[in-house]
Amino acid sequence: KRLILATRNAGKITELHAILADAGLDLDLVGADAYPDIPDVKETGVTFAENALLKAHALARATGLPAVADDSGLCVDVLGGAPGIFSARWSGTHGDDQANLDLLLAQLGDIDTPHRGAYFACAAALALPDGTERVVEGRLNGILRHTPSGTNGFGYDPILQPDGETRTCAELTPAEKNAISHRGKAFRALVPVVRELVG
Ligand code: ITT
Repeated sequence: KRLILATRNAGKITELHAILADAGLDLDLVGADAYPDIPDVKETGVTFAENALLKAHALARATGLPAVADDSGLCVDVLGGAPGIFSARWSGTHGDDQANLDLLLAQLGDIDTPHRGAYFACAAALALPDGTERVVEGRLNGILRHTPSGTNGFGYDPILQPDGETRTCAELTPAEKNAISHRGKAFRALVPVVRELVG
């Protein structure tokens, strides 16, 4: 049986393969890249959950197969939760991880560490072609470093240091990150639902 991963973000795809395989999900995982003719859905939702559901439904409807989607981002305390759902395009260019990270660091300036709290959030959605839907969320709390460190992962990983860690997410191994991450938590919570509704 096939399950579509309704994302074109390479960093997410790598992590989702590992997270879902570790959870023992025995499905043929196919990235949205396998369906290049299906246009990207407009992310018009105002929450991570709404956007994850929009992406999952679009792929499920277009392929006739069950689909899971991830909508995620970084929510910074002193910015009132921004960039939040706008994390992928914070600098104005969608998917320019370096520009997004640079802009965020510039906005935080020299605000000191106790005031640099932030969390990663992930909504993991499942949609079936008949319109059935489920969505669950996960978070990873931490603080934002003043300078980036580490080369693993993607996005804002080089500046988020999870609570209880001395390393940034980009200094953790992929397995260490998945064990504690917003994405790991959300998708591990979704697995029993996928088992029940997809097989
Ligand atoms: P799809 O919609 O195709 O899945 P996208 O990159 O547009 O890809 P989002 O709208 O969910 O996805 O944006 C997520 C952004 O949040 C991503 O570009 C990163 O900048 C950031 N982000 C999410 N999870 C992250 C993680 O685990 N580590 C670092 N940054 C992360």
